[in-house]
Amino acid sequence: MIRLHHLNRSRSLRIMWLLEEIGVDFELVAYHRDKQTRLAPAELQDIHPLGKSPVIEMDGRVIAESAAIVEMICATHAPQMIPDQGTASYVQHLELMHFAEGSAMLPPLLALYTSMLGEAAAPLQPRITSEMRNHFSYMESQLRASGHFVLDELSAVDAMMIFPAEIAVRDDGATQYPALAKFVEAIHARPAYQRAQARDNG
Ligand SMILES: N[C@@H](CCC(=O)N[C@@H](CS)C(=O)NCC(=O)O)C(=O)O
Repeated sequence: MIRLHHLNRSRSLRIMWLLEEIGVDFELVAYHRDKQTRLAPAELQDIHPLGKSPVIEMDGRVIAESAAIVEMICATHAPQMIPDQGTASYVQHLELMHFAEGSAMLPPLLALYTSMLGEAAAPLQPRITSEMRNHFSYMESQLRASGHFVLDELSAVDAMMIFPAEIAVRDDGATQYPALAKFVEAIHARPAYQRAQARDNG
């Protein structure tokens, strides 16, 4: 049995969605962000020293980092969501699994933190904005005609990409990145995503 340590309104939703999608039994342990700071409660540090979410417990191991979690869950419960090793698709899978957290999330996080600095952050803004465009345009270009990343059906990379894609299409992003907007819309319409969303809100 998988236990998911889930923080509300967080990247952990992609893991809950994946578990709902593949129909694996899991136990949800819910945590709520501090109303003022929006940070995770201290109890999460008792589960994993980073004190962040998502974290899963699986086969006696505690695993942090969304990409590692998605990879582990797919490898053991939905191997069809990972391309075969040795193929070009597998290399693309590997690149995008790392890209989703390692590159795509840095400019939005910088934008969030520098927004607290007011005018002092002005010299950084052009670079943050151009990197945001660079990453989101790359994501837009990587979507296949089927509306998925890497494979023509739901794959591990789709589960990783939903989070940065939602950020890309926020505000006026949907007109700038129409393929990403369709991707986000299609995923939000999936019954498994809606079940996960309802549990996140509940
Ligand atoms: N790269 C990590 C990021 C984990 C992360 O930063 N999670 C956020 C939620 S979106 C968190 O727990 N923030 C609360 C905090 O830092 O107190 C992953 O992909 O799992």
